[in-house]
Parts: sequence; structure tokens; C-alpha cells
Amino acid sequence: MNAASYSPAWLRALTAPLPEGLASPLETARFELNAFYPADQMPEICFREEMGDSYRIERADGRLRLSGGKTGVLYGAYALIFTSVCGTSVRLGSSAPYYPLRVLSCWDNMDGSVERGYSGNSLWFEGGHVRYDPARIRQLGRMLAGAGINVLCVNNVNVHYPAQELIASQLNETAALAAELRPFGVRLMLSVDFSMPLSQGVGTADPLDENVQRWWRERAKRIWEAVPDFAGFMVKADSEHRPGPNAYGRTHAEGANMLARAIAPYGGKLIWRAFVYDCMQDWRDTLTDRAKAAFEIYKPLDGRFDDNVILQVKHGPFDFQVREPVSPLLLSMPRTHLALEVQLAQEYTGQQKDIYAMLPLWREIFDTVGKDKVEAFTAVSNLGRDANWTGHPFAALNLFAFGAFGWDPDSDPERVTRLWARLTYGLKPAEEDTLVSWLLRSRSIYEKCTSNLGLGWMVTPNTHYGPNPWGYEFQSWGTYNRADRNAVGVDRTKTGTNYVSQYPEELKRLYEDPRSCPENLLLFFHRLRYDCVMADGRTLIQRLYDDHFDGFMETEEMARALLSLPLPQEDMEQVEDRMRLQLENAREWRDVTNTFFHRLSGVEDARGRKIYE
Ligand code: GCV
Repeated sequence: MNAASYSPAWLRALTAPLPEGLASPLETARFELNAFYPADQMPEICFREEMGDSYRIERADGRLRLSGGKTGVLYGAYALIFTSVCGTSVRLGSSAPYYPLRVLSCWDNMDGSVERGYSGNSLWFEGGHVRYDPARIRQLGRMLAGAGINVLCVNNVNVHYPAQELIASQLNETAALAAELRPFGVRLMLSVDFSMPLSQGVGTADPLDENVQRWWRERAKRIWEAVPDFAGFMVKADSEHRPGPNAYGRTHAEGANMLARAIAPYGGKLIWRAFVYDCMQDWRDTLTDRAKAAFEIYKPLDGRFDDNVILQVKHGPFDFQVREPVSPLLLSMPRTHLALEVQLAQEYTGQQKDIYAMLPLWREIFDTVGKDKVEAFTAVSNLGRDANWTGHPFAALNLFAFGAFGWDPDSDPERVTRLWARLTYGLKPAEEDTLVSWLLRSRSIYEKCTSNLGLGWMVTPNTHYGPNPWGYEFQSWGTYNRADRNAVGVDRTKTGTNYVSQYPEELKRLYEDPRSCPENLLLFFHRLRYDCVMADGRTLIQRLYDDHFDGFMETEEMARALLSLPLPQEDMEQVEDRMRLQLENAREWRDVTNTFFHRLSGVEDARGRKIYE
């Protein structure tokens, strides 16, 4: 790998290669500022330990002064560089991140593959070992710190052998990677396998067994000796066939607390994922509703988790579909520390071939849930070894914006998109407007093209790309649209699965009545006849057809606009290739989905357009 050719995705103005041996974020801040500012404009740096992650920018005696704590000083340095690159005036004052933990969760396997990875292989694993190009890892550190991301969970939550060894025989390799990222204020976290003591001769992984507890305590001691600023563990337990405490008749709280106590003496955090449901469901069973599972399991455990446990909840009750309501669990655990989990890897949202900027989605989530309901923000990474880091050059926006929203969950999607566009491309104002406005519309376009009105799951099983309206209909994953010749959607009100009762009163009332339910969630909450009339007078079937026709046309329009921009040649080639795929994809979605509903309902398109048969 030739690191020299990998420029950071959005900090292209930082052309000075980062040297080896930077000792701390303070030293990195000094290096970045020195390389960027002429000597006579170099800001004065005041290191103030007690400021931690935060920084302050002032003007003193005609010179800029940056004060900041251990990591804050580096965040402040990037803030200064951003304003200079963008040609905007420096914002004087203080800044501190809203969420102390801004965690990028990487589903990287040690053979180098990445689960749900769409940007090439792992940046740090290969052939069963931690292997990386140090210069590229420094560039990565620069990007992460520039976005304000401070924890990297480096291995897949599905812990496949030999990833267990990262906390055992390969701990020195883990420590070396941690050392590379330390000067950027990025701390390592690892996903661990709950059953690990079993394979280490303890004979059980029962969380109430003293030998198990002792085994994890000893393991924790060794980890923190090797990596003193280690952030903690992430655990996927009793989920999709992963081991967990249920095998021993123990609750998730008992399982999580056991691990949390082993790492508490070192200030470690235990991120316990709430993505738990019955993945062996019988599709004939219409009463079991996967959407209800996490709430049913975790709500009774509210208040029973130790203080260093963080329950990580996916933003919707399913699995990062193109549209879901917010997870009711986020609104129901006042005595539990929560993390909100989003997915930058576009598993169901275009796989970094199709454009889907996530900022409007996150704006909606924070506005609905309230930023103070959660204490950490985590995202499944979209990074990989591809030269542009994120597969589609525009997908870097999601990574950058994740950091921005973790720093300030009140962020305005347009402002963040504009900042990213300006740092990345430095276009003329009208061109920048074109890029920003289409990126902000990309989610709603993708939604129209694929599964609109809250349907979800109409994708090809396993790959999760491309249309397949009945792909998940007769499977065990709890993922059904129940379309027949008369109606489509799942009744989740009290006449159906009553999922809606998991919401606080105000949201429950909003969702349970099809007249007040937001249209984009209608078929998530309701089963409706094709001839039912929507707010604008169109029938449901017509709306299903129209959205798919409109989605394709808007994709064409977006392609024309974006391909007219003067992007750097290497990005342009990537954007052209992927835009071609996105157009083919949108056409396929339109024709397959419309044909599906046409065959079932027998209803013609009111506007007489061709539906393929
Ligand atoms: C890491 C979905 C994905 C899986 C992923 C899982 C999870 O089911 O398809 O690849 O596994 O979510 O979030 O744990």
C-alpha cells in the first residue's frame, strides 16, 4: 500500500505527511498548525489539562490563542484549520463535545474482510493479524480527530476466531495499533466474545461463576497494563446466535454487570448491544413482532445495569432500514445509560454505490428522542482500504457528519454538509449549492426508489442490495410486509401486534391513527387496503407506483446535476461509475416493485405508464 497517495477524505488541504513518533495530541496539534500557518500567523497554544476534550479560541494582542485540554487542543487546531480552508472568520469562544464517547464500531474480521463493508478490506487486519500501513493509520487518525471521533472499536461485534486473541496472545499487536492512534486522541475498544472463558479452560461462561469473574478480571488487568487508555468492551450477546448469559439462565443485566465489574477499576466502559430478537421466527406466526423484542427484553431491566454499562440501541426497532420509527427503548430507560447506534455502512441504504446522506435521518432522530436521552453516539463504520476510504467519495460525508453530530447533536444538516463539501472540494458557490442540495435530498430519493411508506425489508436476502419484495417474506427473521391482493403492511396497533403501545402517550397517539401517522411510516404501523385514499387524494396503490416512478426520475435528475460538477478526476471517475449503478438500480427497483404490486392487486396505473409484467 502506498500511503502517500491516500489523502484524508476531507482534509485535503493538509498535505504535510504526518511524521512517525508524535507523542501526544498536543504534539500533533503543534505539527498540524505549524505545517499549515505561516510562522507570523501561527496561533499561540495553551495546554490546560483540566479542559479535557474541550477548547477555547481567543484573540490576544492581535494573535489567535488556542487553549485546550489533552485532546481538546487537537480538536481546536482542526477547528482553526477548517475556518482557514473555508475562508470563514474564526469563531471565538469555547467548544466542548456533547457526548463524551463518539465511537466508530468497525465490523472488521482478522482475515481482512469487513462484515457489511463496501469500501474494501480492513485497514488494520490481514491474514489473522493486526497488520497495517502506519502512514495510512496516521492519516486515519487525522481524519477521525478532524471529525471529533474519539473511540475506535476495531473488530466485528460478531467475534470470529482469532479475534479473541486480540485480548490474549495478540495483545501486543492490539497495543501497537493503540499507540499509533494515541497521538490523535483516538482510544481503542474491542468487541469480546461472551463465551471466551469456555475456550480458555474455565469450563463455563456463566456470569455468576466466580472462576469466570476471576478470569475476566485477570484479563482486564493485562489489557490495561498493555493499553493504559483502553476504552472498554463492546458485546453482542444472545443475538443472532452469538453466545450470552441466557444460556446459563442469566439476564442481560447479570451478563453485562459481570464484565463491567472486571473493567471498572480501570475506568473501562462496557457497551452492551440491545440488538436482540428471535431470529428463528415462524413467518406464519403473525402475533410475534420482531420490532417489539428489544423493549420487551430490556425495559424490565431498567435500573439494573452497573454505572459503567452503556446499553447501545439501534435507532429503529429493526435494523437500519431505509425508514423506521425511533426505537421505543430510547424513550423508556431513564435509569440506564444509553448509546444511540447508527450505521454509516450503507447495508440497506445503497451500499456506498447509491447515495444516501444520513444527516436528515439523524436530525429527525435527535429531534424525536431528545439529545439528552442518550449519553453516547456510536456508528457502524463505512471505512475500508479503498483509496477514497469510504467506497463512494460522497459517503465520506456520513463519517464526517457522524463526528459533527456526536460533538453537537443540534447540528444543522445543511451547515455540516456545506462544511464537508467546502473542505473536500472547494467548489464555486453555485456548484456547492448543487452538491449540498442533492446530497440532502438523496435519502428521500432513495426511499422513494426502494421501500417507501415505511415498508422496509424488500431487499435481496443476505446481500441486502437490490429489490426482492418477497425476499424476506417467508424467512425466520421477523421481516414481513404481508402483501396480498387487497392490502399491504403490518398492523402494529392494538388490533394487531400492539407494538405501538411501547411508545410514550404522545407518539403512541400519533402513530396509532392512520390519519395522523406520518406517511413515510404508514405501512410500518398499519395494514391498509390498496384503495385507501391518502391525504393528497391519491390511493395507496397509486402512491406506491408514483413514488417508484418519481424516485427513478429524481435519480436521473440528480445524476445530471452531480455529474456536471468539476470534481477532481479520481473522484469523478468513482462518482460516474457509481451513479451508473445507482441509475440501473433505481430502474430495477421501480420495475420490480411496481410489477409486484400490479400483479397482486390487478390495479392499473392511473397515469397509464408502463408497468412491466
Ligand atoms: C454484525 C444485521 C447485519 C449483520 C450484523 C447485525 C448486527 O443483522 O446484517 O451483519 O452483524 O445486524 O448489528 O449485529
